[in-house]
Amino acid sequence: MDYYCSEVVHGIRVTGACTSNFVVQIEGTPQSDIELPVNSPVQLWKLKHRDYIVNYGKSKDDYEYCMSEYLRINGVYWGITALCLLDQLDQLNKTEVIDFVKSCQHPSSGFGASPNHDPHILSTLSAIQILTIYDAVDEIDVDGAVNFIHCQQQNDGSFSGDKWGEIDNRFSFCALACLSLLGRLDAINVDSAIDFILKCMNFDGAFGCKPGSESHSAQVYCCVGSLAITGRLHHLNIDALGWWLSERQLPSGGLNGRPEKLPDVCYSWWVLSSLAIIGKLHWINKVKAILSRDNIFRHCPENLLLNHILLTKINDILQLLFFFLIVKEKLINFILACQDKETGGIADKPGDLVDPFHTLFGIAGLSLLGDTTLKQVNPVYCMPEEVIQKLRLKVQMLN
Ligand code: GRG
Repeated sequence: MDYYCSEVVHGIRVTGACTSNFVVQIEGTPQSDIELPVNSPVQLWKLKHRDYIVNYGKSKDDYEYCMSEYLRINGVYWGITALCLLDQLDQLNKTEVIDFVKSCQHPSSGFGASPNHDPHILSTLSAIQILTIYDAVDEIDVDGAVNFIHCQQQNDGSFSGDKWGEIDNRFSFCALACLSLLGRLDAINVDSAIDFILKCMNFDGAFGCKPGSESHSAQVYCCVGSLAITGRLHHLNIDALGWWLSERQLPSGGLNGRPEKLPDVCYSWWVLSSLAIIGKLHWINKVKAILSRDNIFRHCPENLLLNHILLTKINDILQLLFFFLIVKEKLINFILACQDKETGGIADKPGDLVDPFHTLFGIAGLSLLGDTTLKQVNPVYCMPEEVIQKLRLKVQMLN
């Protein structure tokens, strides 16, 4: 007689359609994915990406340029960091960039995305990152920026982004990253900031944007980065988190941000940097086999996997297999397939329009994956490693 069995394994409901004693089909969490186009590029077009970034801000009348005013300073950070990793920073006019950043600071306060925009903690982090890369932090009102960040901290330790009060642990990361780059962590209550971050940890070891929110790999980066900056990585459940992050890879090779979602190049950053910080990047580095939980079940001959093995031993099987879940070469292929040969730049998915955000995170992901033609990126700050080394910042990283 046909029947269904169902069991929760590490928070994932695994169901099997069974006939008599034998499992005929196993379904894990359903996957959405894309197919890489045939003849996708297999090399990184570094000079094309350099030209794309250098020319991005030149056509100030472009629709896209005008519509992205609210992200301008973030865009400058994405572009500058990408150029650094490509070893092409000298292509930009340093004085012009610093003057632009200075023009975004409010008197005795934080930075807006463009001149005359309200200050926001996201823009303030981008400003500090740009100035740190250019070794030009002294050119702004540092006390004003520190005071702005201090004023965003709430009684429960969380941070709002601006005066309007939205709370998200992205803003906690921005505060901690900014203040650590400025050597001013003493300006906030670090213990309560971390208490709030830890309240965002879920049963799967990953983090959502607020307590009780769904796990998302970009929030994981923010929370793991915050713990690394403050030396609190011991609070993590490394195995559960490493597993959850590893499971973000799809058969196309790309990574998604959470279960059932499509892959996107930017997750090459959010997922890989988090794995790097918790010392598990090698889980993807040494593997050639294409094994995943779904592939194993999909390719398993019908009568091979006995019902009782599924129900009693699945934990052990999965424990063994999750070391092999992300395949480095497939991820590299996915990122390279998202390049645009005509315009330069990298898109979220193959064939989509490129933008500076995905261009940075594609390049930074490749740097984390060991592309030695690129400069090394620091997984906590998403800035050139040499800049962080020069500051002698003490950031916790697990082996
Ligand atoms: C220094 C790198 C760096 C970052 C600073 C701003 C910030 C700290 C982090 C942002 C983290 C974040 C929440 C990014 C959003 C990533 C993203 C593409 C989210 C899209 O979410 P959905 O739900 O898409 O629209 P999915 O992929 O889940 O369908």
